Amino acid sequence: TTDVVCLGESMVTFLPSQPGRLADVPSFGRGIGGAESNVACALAAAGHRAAWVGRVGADGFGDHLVETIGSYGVDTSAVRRDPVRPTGIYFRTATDRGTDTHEVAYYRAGSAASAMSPANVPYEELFAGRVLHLSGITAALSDDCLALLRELTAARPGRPLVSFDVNHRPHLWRGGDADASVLLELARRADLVFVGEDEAEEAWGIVGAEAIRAAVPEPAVLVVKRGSAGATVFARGLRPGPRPSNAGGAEDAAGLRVPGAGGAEDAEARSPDTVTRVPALHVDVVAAVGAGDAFAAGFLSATLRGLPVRDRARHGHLMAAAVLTVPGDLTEPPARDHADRLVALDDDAWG
Ligand code: KDG
Repeated sequence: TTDVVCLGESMVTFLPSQPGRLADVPSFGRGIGGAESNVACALAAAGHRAAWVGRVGADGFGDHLVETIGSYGVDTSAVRRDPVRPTGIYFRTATDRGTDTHEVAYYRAGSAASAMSPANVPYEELFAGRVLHLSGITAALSDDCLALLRELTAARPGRPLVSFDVNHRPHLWRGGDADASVLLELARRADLVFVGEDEAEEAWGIVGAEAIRAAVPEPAVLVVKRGSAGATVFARGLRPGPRPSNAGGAEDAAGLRVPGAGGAEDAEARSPDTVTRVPALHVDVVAAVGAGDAFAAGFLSATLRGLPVRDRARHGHLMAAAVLTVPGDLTEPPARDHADRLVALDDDAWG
């Protein structure tokens, strides 16, 4: 079985050869981007079975995305090709101090991925994993994509655990009826939610981790990311327990019980939150893009392995630190035993 299925738009990314304004950058190097495929690549690199489902053009950039994401060990067999619409691309700039005040120029309006809809995605593959990972970027792409996210987050029997990264991208919201407030509705329908404290304030006007939890009370686990200050995890259920009898391999899926699914989990669904504050590693940031995806991948990886909440967040911070210190969205994460040793360091190292 697949551990995690990730759905979203991936793009060929053009990284600047030198810092400066987009208008002045003379040439660009090619990379790949796409929040959800970044999560899939990091999970696969960390030894999990991950799949990415998306829609790309019948063009060379689409080939490049499918081949590159596949080269991380991600299953891309359910990716659809749009015969007419192109693969999205985007350009980035860099500052010479590694801050995240870069410019982003998207060329993705009318892209193949923006045509994803409830009518044209492969449901069987989407629901085939233990976790379905989605993000708010998809909701911003088109009305059809928003309808698709509503469909995938709807409660239904046998739904995999839904992980949702709010990923507010202010430049993508297209006006009209939909705006970033729909991200609140989508977050409330998920089981595991990642949101930055800054993006909650920007998208919803909600300030502070406790206030965010009050506005998003339903998910069993809510992770509020606070940049270099670390993360605050509100958790009710989705905690490690004995390995289920049908679980194979070394991974423990018992951390993935969905509260509310009946039996003992119902009591857990009504229990109060545990609140865990987990400091981040302090690193010299080269480029912040992709760090949120790496954090989600580390947190999901540790959740799949049934690790305690503090260690889930530490694995998230560790993967994020690896990506923060490279220019692109992706990097090879530390090997699992190495990561486990770093996560096990005492509080002084992590303080
Ligand atoms: O999280 C990283 C992504 O933001 C980047 O890869 C591009 O998917 C992207 C987006 O839509 O912003």
